[in-house]
Amino acid sequence: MARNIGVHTVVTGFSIKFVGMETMDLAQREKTFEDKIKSGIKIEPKDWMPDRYRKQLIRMMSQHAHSEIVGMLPEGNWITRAPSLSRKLTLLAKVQDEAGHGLYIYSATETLGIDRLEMISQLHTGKAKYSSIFNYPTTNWADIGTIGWLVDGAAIVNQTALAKCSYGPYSRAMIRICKEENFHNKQGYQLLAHMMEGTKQQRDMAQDSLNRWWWPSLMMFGPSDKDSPNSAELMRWKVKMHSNDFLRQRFIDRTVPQAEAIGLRIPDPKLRWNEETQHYDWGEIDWDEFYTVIKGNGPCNRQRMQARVDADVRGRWVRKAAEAYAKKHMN
Ligand code: BYC
Repeated sequence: MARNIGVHTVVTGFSIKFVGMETMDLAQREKTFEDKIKSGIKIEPKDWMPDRYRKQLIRMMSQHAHSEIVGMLPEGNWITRAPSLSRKLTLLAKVQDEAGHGLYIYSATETLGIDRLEMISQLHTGKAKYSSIFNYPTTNWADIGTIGWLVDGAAIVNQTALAKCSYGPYSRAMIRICKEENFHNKQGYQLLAHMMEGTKQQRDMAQDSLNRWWWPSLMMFGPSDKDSPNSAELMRWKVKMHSNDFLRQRFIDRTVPQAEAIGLRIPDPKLRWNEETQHYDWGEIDWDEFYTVIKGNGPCNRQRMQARVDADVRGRWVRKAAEAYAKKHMN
């Protein structure tokens, strides 16, 4: 009510009173929102939220959904070449899970008022990003193990934190997704452990794979904190519960002993355990490579986008048929 009559402010004292109420109304809403964030109460789709909070969530969640969908491509590349029926079934199930994660997060993002087709169009036109990691090629079978172990492992570290984030639909999606990522992580590690017990050629293949994926996996956590423009705001709103560097370090600390346990060497000459900090010290990420990839010029960026655009075009008739079927059954 206050909003409707606010335009009359200058004309009468009566209206000025209502403008004051309107301002208070907004301040009140902001306070309620901030109080909820502070006390750990989730923000739900119908709650009032600042435009900037909504915008940041749409950016981050849609990027996350796109990552799940584009992330099917590098592994999908090996489904027809899996070395046994059981490996093929596991890989099929994993890739299918990623599709489910994508659809789940698209739905959660839609609760913020953006349409799925718009998000997909933003991906296809390069306006929206997706995780840098999926712009690297899968050149040998061991890459399937490494992706499960490192890429899903990094995702678990990141998403376990996001499962506690302030936006209800995103945090709940993360709880379910993390359970599946755990299965992905274990199957990847088991695949590599198995190869490390095999022939020298198999062990070399596993090591070659780790050499190529280690540094890109660390890049998944984003730029270092000092170069992360979004972190401060997102952490204040408890969308991000920890900084990029904190989570990256957590991932390194938990992954290095796993590599050692199966005889793999982390490709970082500076890596060593620091008794004092109780963390691993490690080398320097090639940030030029990171920015090249996220600007669209990584090894497979163009190929990945072409595959998504082609799938969209090829799937048009299916969507039309589904719409026609739904219409027919509505009447
Ligand atoms: N790749 O201010 P910052 C999976 C961008 S899939 C590309 O730190 P923020 C799986 C960032 O967007 C799971 N871009 O950003 C699937 C920003 O650019 P814009 C994937 C990156 O948002 C299939 C700019 O750099 N997980 O598990 O505070 C098979 C500045 O960065 C990257 C998620 O998506 C990157 N790595 O933090 C297997 C997690 N890093 O948007 C497995 C959800 C940064 O301003 N997302 N950028 O133009 C997040 O947790 C956060 O968005 C990030 C970045 C930590 C990634």
